[in-house]
Amino acid sequence: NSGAESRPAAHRRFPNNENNKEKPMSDSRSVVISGTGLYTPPQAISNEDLVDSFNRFVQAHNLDQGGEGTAPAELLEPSSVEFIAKASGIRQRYVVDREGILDPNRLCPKIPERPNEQLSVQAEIAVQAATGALEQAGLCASQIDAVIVACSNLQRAYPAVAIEVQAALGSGGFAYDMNVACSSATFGVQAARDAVRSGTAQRVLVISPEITSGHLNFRDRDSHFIFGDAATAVVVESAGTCTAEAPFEVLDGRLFTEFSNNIRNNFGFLNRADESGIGAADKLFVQNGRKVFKEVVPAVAALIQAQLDDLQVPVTAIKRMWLHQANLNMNQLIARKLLGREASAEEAPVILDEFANTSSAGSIIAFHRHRADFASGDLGIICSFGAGYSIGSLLVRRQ
Ligand code: CO8
Repeated sequence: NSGAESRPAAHRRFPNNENNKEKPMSDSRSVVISGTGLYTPPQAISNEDLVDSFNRFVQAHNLDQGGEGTAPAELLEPSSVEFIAKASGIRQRYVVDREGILDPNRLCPKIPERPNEQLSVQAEIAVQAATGALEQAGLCASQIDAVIVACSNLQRAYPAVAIEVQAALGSGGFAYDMNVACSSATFGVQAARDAVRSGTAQRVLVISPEITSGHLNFRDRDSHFIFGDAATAVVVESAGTCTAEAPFEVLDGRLFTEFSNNIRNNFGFLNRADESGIGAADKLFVQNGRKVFKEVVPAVAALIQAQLDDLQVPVTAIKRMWLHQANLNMNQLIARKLLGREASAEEAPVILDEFANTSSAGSIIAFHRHRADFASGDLGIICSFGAGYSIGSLLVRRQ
């Protein structure tokens, strides 16, 4: 680190946002992550397969243009495997349904509706991720007394998916859904931590079942490659009750939001009240990627820096940053702003090459996959960022 000049300039609301800071706490209220779980859909789509089907769609569309009686030609540009890898670092993604996405006449997953008596798809993948997390934490589901399903897209309005998961697992207490887009998991862990510290719950499951392919516009060249499906789960409990082998204490959590239209999805229950908008592109994921990149990178680096400054932890004491997995260039830049040099793969591990952007699951997948080498006392940061805008940063220490 070359010193003060290379540190990120404070974002205008950092580091002076006093409301954002936690009050010092006593050890007796310390809260740990005692287990994590990951569900990976069995089907994958490579960039080559995705571009091939997109380009077939473009070819068919362009052939259709300009015929007699049609409007002036609106020709579409083909996508490219090289662009995707270079602009994003993504090489493939896992999906719940490959066939529907790759059908050039459809370009949308086909996931049949299930009867109400059957577990919903989203609850099903949530339960799978939760089972792995419980196993790692050495707990049975009946020992869980709160379930938070925290993700970008919920399958239905109500009843809450979290309550369905609670019933399927056989856990007690209460359950609710929450959505802070890509930051849902870190905001969820902080909500769970607050619940444990206040005594509202003793052991909380925070689950992020992200079926992002349902809200991705596979006809949009700018974004058709961005997302993938996955589910993660995190067990949060009091350090006092934890019997897991390698828990991570959550030392500090910082949450930040600032309204932006640069990542938006207008799908919602009022769509039917204006028929003219039904089926329009803005009822799926839309973003101004360049602006997101430019605005979010400095804000994330500044938030982490402010957090570390407040806690008087030098950045050199951070062994690893498990960053949100949206874009490789974005993560490299955030790490460079903080470290004053390139980060190694150990310092800022990458999973988006394999999973693409799995929204809120991304930073948790990185944490799930890349923490076994941590020794007692090692520090790391789990940080997510995305639509809202929203940023959530958790400082964790291996116990
Ligand atoms: N193939 C070939 N060329 C392409 C393609 C393509 N597929 N797409 C665009 N191009 C072209 C463009 O036309 C442009 O050409 P020209 O220069 O001639 O105009 C050129 O490539 C460059 O285009 P861009 O400027 O758009 O490319 P970038 O280098 O900016 O890369 C990215 C685009 C990858 C989208 C990048 O901007 C990015 O990743 N930005 C950050 C995005 C991000 O982090 N988003 C996070 C939001 S996700 C979130 O919060 C969760 C929301 C909820 C999820 C819901 C699930 C669906």
